[in-house]
Amino acid sequence: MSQPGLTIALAGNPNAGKTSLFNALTGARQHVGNYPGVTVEKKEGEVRHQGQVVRVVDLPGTYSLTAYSLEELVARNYVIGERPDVVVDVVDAANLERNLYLAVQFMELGAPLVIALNMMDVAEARGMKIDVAKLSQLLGVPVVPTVARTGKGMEELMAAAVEVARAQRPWRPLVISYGSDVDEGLKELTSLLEGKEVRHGLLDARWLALKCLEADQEVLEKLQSDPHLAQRLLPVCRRVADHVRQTMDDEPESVIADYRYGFISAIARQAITWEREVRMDFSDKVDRVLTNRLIGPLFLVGVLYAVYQFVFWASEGPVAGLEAGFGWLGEAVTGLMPEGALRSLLVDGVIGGVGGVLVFVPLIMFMFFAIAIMEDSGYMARVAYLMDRVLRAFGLHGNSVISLIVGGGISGGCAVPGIMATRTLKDPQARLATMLVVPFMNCGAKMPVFGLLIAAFFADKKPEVMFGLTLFAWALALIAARILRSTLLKGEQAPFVMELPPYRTPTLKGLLIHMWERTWQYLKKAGTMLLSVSIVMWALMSFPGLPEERASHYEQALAQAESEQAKTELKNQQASEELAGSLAGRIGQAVSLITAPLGFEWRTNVALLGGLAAKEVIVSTLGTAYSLGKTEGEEGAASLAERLKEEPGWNALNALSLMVFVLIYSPCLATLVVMRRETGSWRWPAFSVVYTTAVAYLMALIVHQGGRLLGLGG
Ligand code: BGO
Repeated sequence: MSQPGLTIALAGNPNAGKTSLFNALTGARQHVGNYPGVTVEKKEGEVRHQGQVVRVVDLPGTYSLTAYSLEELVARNYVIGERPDVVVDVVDAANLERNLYLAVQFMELGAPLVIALNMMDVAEARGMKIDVAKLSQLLGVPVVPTVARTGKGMEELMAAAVEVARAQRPWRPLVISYGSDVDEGLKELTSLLEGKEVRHGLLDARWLALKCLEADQEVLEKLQSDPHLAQRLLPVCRRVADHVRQTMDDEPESVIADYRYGFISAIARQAITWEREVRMDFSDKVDRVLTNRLIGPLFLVGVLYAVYQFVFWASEGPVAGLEAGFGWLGEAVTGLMPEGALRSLLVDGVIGGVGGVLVFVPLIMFMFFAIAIMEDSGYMARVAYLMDRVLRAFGLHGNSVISLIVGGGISGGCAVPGIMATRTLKDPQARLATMLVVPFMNCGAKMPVFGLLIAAFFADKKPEVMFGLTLFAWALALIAARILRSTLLKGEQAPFVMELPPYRTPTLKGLLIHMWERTWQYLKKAGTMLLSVSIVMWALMSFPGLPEERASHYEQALAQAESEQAKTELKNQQASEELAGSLAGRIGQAVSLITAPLGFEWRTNVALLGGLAAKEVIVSTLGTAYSLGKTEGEEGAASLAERLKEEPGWNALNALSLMVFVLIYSPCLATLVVMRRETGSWRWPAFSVVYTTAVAYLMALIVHQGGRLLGLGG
């Protein structure tokens, strides 16, 4: 007998027709033994294909690849340990979704796979029409229709299996998203596992991390062989699992299974058409409406509009309370301390700067709460599914939706995780395009800027203006993506599968935890970056101070001033002159020739400069700039919004032009750093700074000049 060259492992659910297929392939050339060490029967056979002898190993029939049963363990360990050249998974076409669960697990493992779509006769008899080419394209593996009972499709199956086996491509694990909680946990665990000895012969770090979260006893035991690693890994694994239990009210393995089924159902819905009505479960029924081509988008717009209404309604009171609180604090410190640089630093730099941003925390918190409801209920996945159709037209990939949404597609996100989320995009061109347009989204750092300007100039249309800006951001991102994909980033589009997990009722605890986690991240950023940049900006705006001769001029004038009002006016004049002469003031004035057509004051320029570090700084800098310019004579604690409204250089049109500019111009420092890390060079971040700022300028120019032509803005 010639030595067989290639090995095929035959896997499949019980009753999928594996035995029939094994017999149809190998005929009488079979022998039966046992898998080493266990009493599970091992059948082997041989097939002659185009003159070559191919060995076929029959794996035990299993539904899954967990370590729950001996059969599953044997099947998994054979594939991992023996590395057959190809796994042929026999799938019952008539029960496609349930059977694909095993196939997806082989794909997550990364094993080279061919699917035998068996029982095609039964599927057809039930009124199922399966688009085999589409199924294969969406899964990314060859799919061959067969009827094992009659031997139909065996030649084609062998041809496909041998082709994959000969290709000997390296294992490529499929990456599925299991929802933000599990994904975050996986990232942390994966980083601990990367490059570890214990993985020898054992695979991909993310797969191992996944098994830890699934509480896979076998993998956990293997990991124990490295006590140092286990000591670090297990507590993290327990913490992540507890977190998932708390937020999702379910075991991590069920959540993971839900997402796998979501992935499968999204594929099935694209590949199967039914000739007759079939029984549907609750999620299917809801999805019939919510992912309907017509009703779906309308419902989505309604939901988003409701979110904005809710957020502004709920946050109005707390924002006003915080504003009054910081105003009181500023006054109290002013009253307690003698006049001078230190008081100015505390009142204008720290309280005015950081406080100006912190007052918007309730707004951001409620926005995160609304996003958490959408995520935890499973609706967010449907949003992505719906948007996918739109995105493809603009050259982006379905998964770009997640990046855009996380990046602030629903106000309040952040471009940093948005850019990280592009990792699930396999197509490098679409990935780059997504990265370059994510910063256009309405992130949580821009919210305070918009919140401030909307409160000052569009107080009666708060949700409408914010909603409009969000839509504008999307339109801009999509158009920019289309242009990028037709010029710098040309290329074919890859097929796309979006996970649709079943709907769940969110738990209040889960919602509150999710809301708090993101708000806390925001606060941490505000507490560190914002405080230091606010102080630097305060210094730039306070020094070098007035020349001696001007200072003594004011001193004398003040001594001679007769009325309180005259004194106040003089002090204001002095403060304005000081600010104008400061380093920041000089820079702001130097570029004001360029920004004048956009309707920006030089103080706005100073704020925009600060915003290059982080967008929140714009509000804090405006706060410092306008309170520095008016140190005395304020009646009560006028908020920054009130002040801007009274400034002669400000009106609704200027504010709108500024909002458009802030929405678009240069990504913040943190985003640029992540972009550099993800693309491997400074080229793309540099490009991003230049092109977004150019687009911002153009758009703000159109808004401001267009508005003036229409007679707006006064
Ligand atoms: C019995 N089409 C149809 N219609 N049936 C198929 C096909 C197919 O493509 N492939 C397999 N079957 P196994 P596992 C049976 O045994 O190979 C049938 O567990 C019966 N037996 O003939 O055993 C196959 O190894 C009496 O059916 O699956 C078998 O994966 C009445 O699916 C069953 C009717 O196949 C399971 C069927 C005494």
